[in-house]
Amino acid sequence: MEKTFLMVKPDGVQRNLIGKIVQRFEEKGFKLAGAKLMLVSNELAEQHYGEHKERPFFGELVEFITSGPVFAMVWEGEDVIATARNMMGKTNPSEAAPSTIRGDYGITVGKNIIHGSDSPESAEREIKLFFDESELITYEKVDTTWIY
Ligand code: RTP
Ligand code: MG
Repeated sequence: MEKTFLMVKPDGVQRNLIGKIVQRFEEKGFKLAGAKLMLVSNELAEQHYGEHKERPFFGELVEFITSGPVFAMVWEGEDVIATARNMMGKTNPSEAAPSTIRGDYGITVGKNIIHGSDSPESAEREIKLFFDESELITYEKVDTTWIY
């Protein structure tokens, strides 16, 4: 099953949005495979956002993502990479549609609440960057006999 890497950015953590964001993906029907609250080192930030190295906002981006705890997650499900990007909304919250995460909670492009992998290649790369294989859990949601 397809997996994606999602991360509540420092602004989302500071604003107590972890629960609401997790809830959206749970309610959509995706399966959580791993999650942790963590600090991002400069080295990890530069690797993660390596594709933007030459952009004028790179320094600010690295400074922001290392500024406080993030909530890193791996989610699993059919077409989860593209679906999660749709649920996040456009990069600039001013263009993100209402009912998307950035549309509902964000204001400015530099602090847009959540990161999500943009392709199968990025998902594979980012999951490996942030998670050890032992931190990801494979399980089935089939035994419902204990839910009343
Ligand atoms: P992300 O990687 O964080 O999920 O965001 P994204 O794919 O929607 O956008 P991307 O083009 O990958 O840009 C990465 C992050 O850089 C910041 N940014 N600032 N000042 C600017 O013009 C500008 N453009 C991009 C955003 O915080 C964006 O999420
Ligand atoms: Mg991106």
